[in-house]
Amino acid sequence: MKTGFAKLFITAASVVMISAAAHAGPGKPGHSHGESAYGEPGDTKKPARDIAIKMSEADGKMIFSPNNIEIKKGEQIRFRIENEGIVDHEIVLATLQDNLKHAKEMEKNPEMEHDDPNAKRLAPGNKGEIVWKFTKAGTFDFSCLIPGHRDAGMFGTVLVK
Ligand SMILES: [Cu+2]
Repeated sequence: MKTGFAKLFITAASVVMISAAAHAGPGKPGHSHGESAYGEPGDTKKPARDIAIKMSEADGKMIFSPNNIEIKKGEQIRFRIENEGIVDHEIVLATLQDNLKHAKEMEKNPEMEHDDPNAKRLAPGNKGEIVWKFTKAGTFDFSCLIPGHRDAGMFGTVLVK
């Protein structure tokens, strides 16, 4: 009986933790203007450098092209994202640690939708934008967190220096 109760308690605790993590993110009201370890949502009225990113599938892989981006600290970037593939894809910009954690949550809850300034989900043939200001130096990640896609190769690195 005692073990049963302990198990139940652990399950309940992890559900609370997962939902808290799912609701934490940049740009939510009541927090510090969406600033995160990897920067902050951009100001679309201010100049930005354009970087085009294509999403696609090829030879059993799923890819972002390019998957390696270098940015100067303080630079504002307008990512012009286009899904050239035949299935839905998304891009989530974050720390690698956040994205790996988030990927696990998506496996449990694949219908989870993102409406955050650091993420964009696109149906095949669609285009979208993310404007982001990289205020901190570091190495960050962008991934497609639809279950299986990151494992199929759908991630990239942003180096801010
Ligand atoms: Cu994808």
